[in-house]
Amino acid sequence: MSMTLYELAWGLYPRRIGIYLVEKNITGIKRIAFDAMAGWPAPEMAHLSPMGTVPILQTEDGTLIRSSIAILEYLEERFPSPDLLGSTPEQRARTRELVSVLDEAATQFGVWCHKASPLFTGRELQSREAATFAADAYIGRLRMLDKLADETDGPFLAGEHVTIADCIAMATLQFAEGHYGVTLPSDCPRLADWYSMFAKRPSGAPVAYPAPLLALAFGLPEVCPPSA
Ligand SMILES: N[C@@H](CCC(=O)N[C@@H](CS)C(=O)NCC(=O)O)C(=O)O
Repeated sequence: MSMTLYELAWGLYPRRIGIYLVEKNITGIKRIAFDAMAGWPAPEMAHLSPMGTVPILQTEDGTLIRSSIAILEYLEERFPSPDLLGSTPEQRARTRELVSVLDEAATQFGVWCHKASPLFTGRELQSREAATFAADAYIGRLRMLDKLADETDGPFLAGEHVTIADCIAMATLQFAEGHYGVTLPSDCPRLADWYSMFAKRPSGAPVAYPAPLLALAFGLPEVCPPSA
């Protein structure tokens, strides 16, 4: 049995792995993309995960890994070259520090969407207050990242080499902009330079989203004009 990755072609979290696989030039993993528009969770997921989320990686021996960061770390152990974590304990700590802030940013962005996107109207409680709090927290994490990335030399977030932090950041910013029209705040110059550089890499190629750009009902004017 080969390894299988269950995903959505465009989802924020599965896209972390999609970008990573291109950066690593890993091609031997079977990929099955669910169609979220046909209903969620996909019926096939029932025996794969109690969490109802993707990505899910099934290894050759049938082990199921149901968190994007756990999948990235697992793949790093299985395919150590080129190294996308860092070659010293200090570099790996630095990568994980960035990953931790990025994962918080993604969580906050998700709350913002769930509380303000037309996709969730009628399915979840909508809340201007919760959406605004999460939007503010998301933008705050981006500002932290801008400062953290500015501490290093080199074009990538952790310095001279691509790491899983770049894959995770690209997946987040691309999804925020492509699916919801949320851009970077203007006071994140280091992140803006990084984003335009990374978008030119093959792994950063644009994604086709299943629906037209979605407007968030409650947002922050500096990054996302509220919908009418
Ligand atoms: N912490 C999880 C989050 C995964 C996640 O939320 N994935 C989204 C797709 S991008 C999902 O499956 N959402 C469906 C749901 O929450 O019901 C990870 O890192 O893999």
